[in-house]
Amino acid sequence: MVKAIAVLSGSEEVKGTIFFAQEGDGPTKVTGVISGLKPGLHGFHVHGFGDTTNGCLSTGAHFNPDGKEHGAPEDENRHAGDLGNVKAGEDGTATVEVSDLQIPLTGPNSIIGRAVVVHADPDDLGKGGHELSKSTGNAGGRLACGIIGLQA
Ligand SMILES: [Cu+2]
Ligand SMILES: [Zn+2]
Repeated sequence: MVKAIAVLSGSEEVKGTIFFAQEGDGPTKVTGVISGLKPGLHGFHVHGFGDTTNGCLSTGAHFNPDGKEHGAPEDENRHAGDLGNVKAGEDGTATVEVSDLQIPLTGPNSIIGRAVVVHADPDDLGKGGHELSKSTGNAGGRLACGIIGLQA
């Protein structure tokens, strides 16, 4: 079992801790809690770089080792980092529970050292018809992010 963790920060209100676990070549399980969000859907992705020197902006674009377009987690044509949306309740807290095959913790496409980002707006999953739909899902600003590091 390989485990990783990312502590989200970036804005005053939005905080969270995200855990990753992968058994062998199986799916990576992503769990955690994000608080301080506006109720509703928020885009949630793995971005390419573990660099927060310029806040969440310097984490770059969605992790996309195969040169695909933005999409939904279940789409064939998607960025590896496209994890869809998390949903915050009335209290502004979102519980994250995702299982995904394209974000391994080992090997050439490992996400260790990259970043997770939670956005201000819903990810339209590539289907919104906006000029940004096929690149970012038009998910708006980057509220908080955290670098994915190995965990004991
Ligand atoms: Cu993102
Ligand atoms: Zn994407």
